[in-house]
Amino acid sequence: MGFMAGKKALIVGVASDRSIATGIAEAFAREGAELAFTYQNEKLKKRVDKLAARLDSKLTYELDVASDDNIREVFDAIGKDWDGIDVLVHSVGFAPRDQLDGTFVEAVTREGFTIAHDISSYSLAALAKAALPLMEGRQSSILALSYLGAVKAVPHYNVMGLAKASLEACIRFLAADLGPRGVRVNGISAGAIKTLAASGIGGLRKMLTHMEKVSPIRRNVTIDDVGNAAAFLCSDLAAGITGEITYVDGGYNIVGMHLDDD
Ligand code: NAD
Ligand code: 0WE
Repeated sequence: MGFMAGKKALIVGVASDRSIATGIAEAFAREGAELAFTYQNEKLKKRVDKLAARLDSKLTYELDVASDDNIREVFDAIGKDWDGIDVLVHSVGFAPRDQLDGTFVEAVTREGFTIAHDISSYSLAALAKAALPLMEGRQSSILALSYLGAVKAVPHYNVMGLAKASLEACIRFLAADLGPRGVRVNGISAGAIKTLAASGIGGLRKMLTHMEKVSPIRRNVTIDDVGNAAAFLCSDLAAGITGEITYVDGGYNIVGMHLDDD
């Protein structure tokens, strides 16, 4: 029996077979969790329905995290299909495309800042708030995805770095609030992976080659690496862990200097 047997998990953020959320869903299913999914819009419905079917789930809901009405509708609907939720995965990030070109100071605008923070950080608080009635009092947990740009200046990540810093603070505030109600809240800071959100980023290939060279494990991480760590953090094996950001980046973030010759 898997270590997530009996857990009901809602996964927000599948867009393709390469999505980090897909790797998380696969690890959860392997460990015996029951799954439900949301998709951002009609264009993504078919793909998400297909993944759900492959992982033995019939539950998919349309959810744009920019809409409070939509968030309310989705949790009303889930409350009818399930008696509660044990695991909520937030794997959503977005800034307008022009925010990720050039330098931070050139690119940043009030509108770009606002959208990045709304979709990438506030949405976690909004989902946690709406999910709470279904999650409290049942050894449940919430997981969100972050990136190194939250704590270090990474070229072109720009305002997304500020939004991820806010997301990581949101994880800590939610953990402090919801711990007494039986809900743990954690983050995974993943190394760069070629997903839809990452492709089309100028210089991604170069970044992947660099990290492969410098990171202690000498390879890039995969959605399976992230999925396995996610399954642990969202299971009762991690009952003593909340408010933490776990790096699943092959150790890239702990390196202080790299010499090319070894
Ligand atoms: P992805 O494109 O597969 O997933 C991003 C998801 O965000 C998509 O499913 C998209 O539909 C969803 N989304 C965007 N705006 C939304 C909205 N308004 N409402 C609902 N959903 C919305 O890319 P990914 O790389 O799997 O990204 C998932 C998470 O992982 C993001 O938080 C991202 O910042 C984070 N992350 C990615 C990497 C990487 O290198 N790929 C590294 C670290 C962290
Ligand atoms: O969080 C992310 C992806 C963030 C992202 C990507 C896009 C592309 C398409 C947010 N918004 C958008 N908006 C779009 O219109 N990552 C961690 C992947 C990523 O993105 C980068 C990276 C890495 C790594 C952007 C610049 C530099 C490095």
